[in-house]
Amino acid sequence: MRISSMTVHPLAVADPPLRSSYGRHAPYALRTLVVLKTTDGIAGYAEAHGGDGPLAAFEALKPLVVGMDPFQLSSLWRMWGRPDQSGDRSQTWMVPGENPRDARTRSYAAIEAACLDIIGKAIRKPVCDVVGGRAREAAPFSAYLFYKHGGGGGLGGDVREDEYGECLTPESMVRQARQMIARYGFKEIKLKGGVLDPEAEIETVRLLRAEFGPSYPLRIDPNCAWSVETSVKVGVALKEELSGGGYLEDPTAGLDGMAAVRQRLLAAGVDTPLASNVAVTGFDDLVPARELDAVQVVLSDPHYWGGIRATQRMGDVCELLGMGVSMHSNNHLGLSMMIMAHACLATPQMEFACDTHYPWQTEQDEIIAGGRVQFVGGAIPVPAKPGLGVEIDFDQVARLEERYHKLPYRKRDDEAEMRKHVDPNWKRLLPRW
Ligand code: GKR
Ligand code: MG
Repeated sequence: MRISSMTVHPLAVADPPLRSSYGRHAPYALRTLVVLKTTDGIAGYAEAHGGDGPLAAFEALKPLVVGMDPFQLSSLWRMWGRPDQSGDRSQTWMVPGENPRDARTRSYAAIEAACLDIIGKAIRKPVCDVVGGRAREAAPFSAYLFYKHGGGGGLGGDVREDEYGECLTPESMVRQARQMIARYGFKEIKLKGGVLDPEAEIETVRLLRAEFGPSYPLRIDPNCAWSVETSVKVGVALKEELSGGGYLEDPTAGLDGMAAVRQRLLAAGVDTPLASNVAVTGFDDLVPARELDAVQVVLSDPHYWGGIRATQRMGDVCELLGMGVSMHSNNHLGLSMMIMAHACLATPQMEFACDTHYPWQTEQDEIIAGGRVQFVGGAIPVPAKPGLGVEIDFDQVARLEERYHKLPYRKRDDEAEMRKHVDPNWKRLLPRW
């Protein structure tokens, strides 16, 4: 069996005005659908980051993919997938998905996912079993809460309903959490911070704890918006609330900053784990992060760590180093949802419920045939169908692709959205507090 064709579809997906230290989400998030077909008539699919950068990377990779045997993934990894390990790999000033050092790793990851989909369909097994077997029967995800402006995303005649409404206070965040948990059944909570004054974010976490109790582990992630001083203050204030399976994610920038926060928290009697997807973005960061004791939980992401198999290797290395494993997310559709679910299902060390932006997208933009991926008690069970477990609705793909071509932007720019809608002089300041 050989790959006979590779097609790439850019997609624009409506997205509400979510806030983070990066700024404000634009009315559409960008994604890419990759379709591989084989000489045996099997199609394999993957979803990847969007925009002109990823499209160009896929075009460059095409000559290696068309004609390859989809089972020979290791040689493609060696030719193309390995990340550039030179210099600083941190994502302090970049949104995940734009780090030039893993540009090739990201395009490799999508080809690997599509090949695993093909292999699974060929041998009639789910991807998690193709890569060594399931570590669990369902992949748990967390309720990923965002401060946000009113509106459900989209533009002009395509403006969307807003299920959650404006949410820029501690009280409205509790309402958002209640709604999301009632709908999806999540059992862990992640709060995107770095938006309001730290005192208001502390209050938000306290209200969430009061509402849901200690059986719902809590994490907060301000994407480096705080100084070491502020991070320690927040860590001390939330000692109780972030205990019992929670963590403090990327409070401040850089491994040295994270290590300083850790030391000072330990000295204050707070051993809340620090987690990261900003200071630690690849394999070469793991040993320094461990040596400095800067990060105790590493957020994987099959999209930029190099695929589902790289997530498993990362889980093994973290276990060896005594570090925990969780999963990062950016906006995505149901196909990425399944890639993330299989990565979690097949990685025994994934002990924390994974992040997902999926609740922020709607049925109206889903490209999965038959509609959205369904959560059962906040988790995605091993699918009954082989491969990734889903097929694609190409009428929907055509709609989202047409929308992409009409958009005036080709890259995520949350700072520009802030300047347009909130403050004409807004700049991303790190630390802001
Ligand atoms: O969607 O605004 C966002 C998030 O801030 C996202 O870009 C981050 O990459 O979810 C992410 C994180 O955990 O850092
Ligand atoms: Mg994060």
